[in-house]
Amino acid sequence: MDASVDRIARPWGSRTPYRRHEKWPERVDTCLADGVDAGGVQRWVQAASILHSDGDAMDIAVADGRMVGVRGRAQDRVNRGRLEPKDLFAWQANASPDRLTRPLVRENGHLVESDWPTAMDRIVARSRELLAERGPGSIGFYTSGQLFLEEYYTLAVLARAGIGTNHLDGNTRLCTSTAAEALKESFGSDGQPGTYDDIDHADVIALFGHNLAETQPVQWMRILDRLEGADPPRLLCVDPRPTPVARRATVHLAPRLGTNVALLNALLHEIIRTDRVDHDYVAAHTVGYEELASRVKDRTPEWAAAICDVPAARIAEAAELLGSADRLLSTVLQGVYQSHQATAAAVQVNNIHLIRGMLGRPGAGVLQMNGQPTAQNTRECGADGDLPGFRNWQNDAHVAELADVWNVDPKTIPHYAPPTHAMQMFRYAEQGSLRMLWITATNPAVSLPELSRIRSILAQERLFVVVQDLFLTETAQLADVVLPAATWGEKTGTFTNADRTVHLSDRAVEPPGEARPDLDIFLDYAARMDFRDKDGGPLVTWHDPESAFEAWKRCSAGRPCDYTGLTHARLRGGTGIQWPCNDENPQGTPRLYTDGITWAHPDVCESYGKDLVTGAADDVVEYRSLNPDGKAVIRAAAYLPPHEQPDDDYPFQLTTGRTLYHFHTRTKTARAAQLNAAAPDVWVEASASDATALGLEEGDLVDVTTPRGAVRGRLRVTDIRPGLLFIPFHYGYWDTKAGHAPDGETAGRAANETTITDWDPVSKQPLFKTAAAALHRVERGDGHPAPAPTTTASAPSRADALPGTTGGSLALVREEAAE
Ligand SMILES: Nc1nc2c(c(=O)[nH]1)N[C@H]1C(S)=C(S)[C@@H](COP(=O)(O)OP(=O)(O)OC[C@H]3O[C@@H](n4cnc5c(=O)[nH]c(N)nc54)[C@H](O)[C@@H]3O)O[C@H]1N2
Ligand SMILES: Nc1nc2c(c(=O)[nH]1)N[C@H]1C(S)=C(S)[C@@H](COP(=O)(O)OP(=O)(O)OC[C@H]3O[C@@H](n4cnc5c(=O)[nH]c(N)nc54)[C@H](O)[C@@H]3O)O[C@H]1N2
Ligand SMILES: [Mo]
Repeated sequence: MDASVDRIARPWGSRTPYRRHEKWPERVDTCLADGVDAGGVQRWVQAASILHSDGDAMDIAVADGRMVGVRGRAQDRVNRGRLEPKDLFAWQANASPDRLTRPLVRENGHLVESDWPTAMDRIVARSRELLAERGPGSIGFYTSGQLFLEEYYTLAVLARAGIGTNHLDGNTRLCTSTAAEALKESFGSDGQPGTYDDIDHADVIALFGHNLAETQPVQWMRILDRLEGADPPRLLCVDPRPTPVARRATVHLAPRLGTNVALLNALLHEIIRTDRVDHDYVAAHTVGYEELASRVKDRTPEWAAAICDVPAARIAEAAELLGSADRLLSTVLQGVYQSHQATAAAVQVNNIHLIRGMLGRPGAGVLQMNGQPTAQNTRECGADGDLPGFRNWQNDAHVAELADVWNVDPKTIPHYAPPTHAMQMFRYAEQGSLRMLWITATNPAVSLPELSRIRSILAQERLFVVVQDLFLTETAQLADVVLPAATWGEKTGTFTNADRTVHLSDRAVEPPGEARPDLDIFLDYAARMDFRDKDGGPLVTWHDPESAFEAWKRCSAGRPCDYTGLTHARLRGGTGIQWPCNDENPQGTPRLYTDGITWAHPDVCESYGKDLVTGAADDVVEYRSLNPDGKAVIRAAAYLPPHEQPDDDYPFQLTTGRTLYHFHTRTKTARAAQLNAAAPDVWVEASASDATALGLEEGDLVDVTTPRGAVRGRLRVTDIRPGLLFIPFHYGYWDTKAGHAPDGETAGRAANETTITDWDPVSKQPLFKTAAAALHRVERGDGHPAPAPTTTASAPSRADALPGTTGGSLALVREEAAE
């Protein structure tokens, strides 16, 4: 098969069906710039996608020192050559004319062009001043899930042992802190149990709050290929929206927002009632089963039906699917992690697997998904609220080990309290104890909840804000110093996807102007600050990506995320490799926990566990008595109603999330013509019955209002759950037409104008997916449809009524599959 496909109109491309337990066939997708053919490509440079956690391996096409296209890597285990629309088109943003090319500093209230020595001197001077006057707790770092491993590790060392601050977290707090927390609660440590290969072997695949089709489209291609092949899997989808996953599901449950725990407790109830429990597995590998069984004893489908507003019979069907599976694969993402009772719900999915013994075998696995491409590395390198190498901040032996690796006194590494989470860091900045915030590769002025509050925090005179980015984002406009960064394709480093596959991404082209790799910026700062170890030698002893990787390997040795068997050279040429990769597992490790649970023992675990309702941390004594032998912990949780419920003034539930064609705050995808055109502006989804009741029609201009603020957009009428509204969160103030963000002005396009400052007590992940809202018409539509794609969850309820989303000749992609 060799086809040319409009991959905006057909995001998942052509099918390559395969049968259960067979290997997924290769299909190589290639997109070259208009007017370039394969003969015109001078070099192909190895990389992997940086636009989601899938880790799609790709090569960047280079001609005359410029990127001219991409193609998938057939030999890679993750994607076998396939790319999704963002992978195919968003590379064009690298060459956007509005890239930052010089540092900027604030003079008399305005950002003006400067040079590196001036900008770095300002940062160093302010750091020194604050350290002397207020101590390390006045300095904070807010980083990303989009830098490279080498960069996070360097940042973690300089922040934790150089500055000695506890205030270092990633935007992974908004993204996958619940994934990490759920794994710690159940298995004692972070680390993904399953693997994407489980898709090839599962007979039932359950997706909880995960729109895989739009957010990891390549693994959805894999599921679509299995659905077209012999012995296809049955799908369970739990999502209140009619996502492409829901449309292909055997059973689709569309619960009321924030009721995941009630639903999951009913599913557990049914599995136990029908005795689909693997009692041998439970006895050998878990503690806590009796408690769970008694806690869900009365949690019948009828009980949950009243809470979730889903028919009891449908819940029973879902339980039958889970209970009858011989190989069950589950995935969990933001519909759980950003919703009410996030960790409690994610842990109940782990519990389904534990009581059914569905772990560590081909097809039997759980994927507590990541979202961002390098979120895994933020977590394992300790650039978030964890210590490097999944070490336990409450375990003095772990802190001593880390101090040993860094050759510092253990007292240098803050561990008097849990590492500060991002929401708390912004609170400290608001209250004034945090005076410097260095923001790298994240755009909180669009992505954090309750934006009016975030803007006023970042705009404070007393807070010194450094922003390191590619563009003058909504956040950068509020900074005191802006540092121009090089990005993917312009720098070398490694990163790890959601199934622990480590990929190398090489520099293909030079960064624009004076932009520098984030690693070089951190190394420069460490050198200028003259951070020292306890013998007076330099604290940071590495100087480039490869030496940083080697330093990280020493830190990872003997921990779950053991990288000691990997090198940059080994990652070049072939496929990505799954950690742990060490002497015992030289080829890497497809599945964790194949012979029981290995990282939950009190001496090695990353966490002693938390109360699922209050988030209070247990101590080692409690944990030792609960789990002396280091088995998996089955933790039960009672359902609690969401904090913000609809009422007369705010009668709707409101949720926010993604569309297939855009990435986050669109700094890259809005600068790729094909992607931008597919979803050029914000919209609001409502059900046909709600639209009729309010006299609203497709394309009407509406306001969605919550107690925090409002968003104005065009209405899209869909098959979404009645009573529920959805807004994509991608749209900030930056305007593709104007090419800039209006100074100080807010257009009311950002979903986070409406969201609440509230977080899960256990993982501290903000609640982007449970609010109450009002819906009002501002003006009638002019007959034009909302700017929402028709190919995705935002498909109109009357499919024939609107023209379909297409990409035209600019979106043609070559697909080559073996016959
Ligand atoms: N196209 C695209 N892909 C991406 C990204 C992107 O920006 N664009 N970002 C990447 C990142 S960082 C992330 S974190 C992932 C996120 O990937 P996903 O989690 O798949 O994406 P979301 O759209 O945030 O949320 C998923 C679904 O949760 C549902 N949901 C909302 N509330 C509830 C609830 O209370 N219960 C249940 N069961 N479901 C609910 C929504 O209807 C939505 O369809 O995507 C990654 N991939
Ligand atoms: N309402 C609502 N809000 C949400 C969510 C939601 O579902 N609903 N989802 C949340 C989730 S899961 C996430 S992950 C966050 C994402 O939120 P953000 O992280 O704020 O979103 P991005 O647009 O990805 O911001 C990344 C920034 O890094 C820059 N950048 C890219 N590459 C590099 C690099 O190599 N170096 C440097 N220095 N900069 C770089 C980009 O230009 C961009 O400005 O949003 C969260 N916010
Ligand atoms: Mo995310």
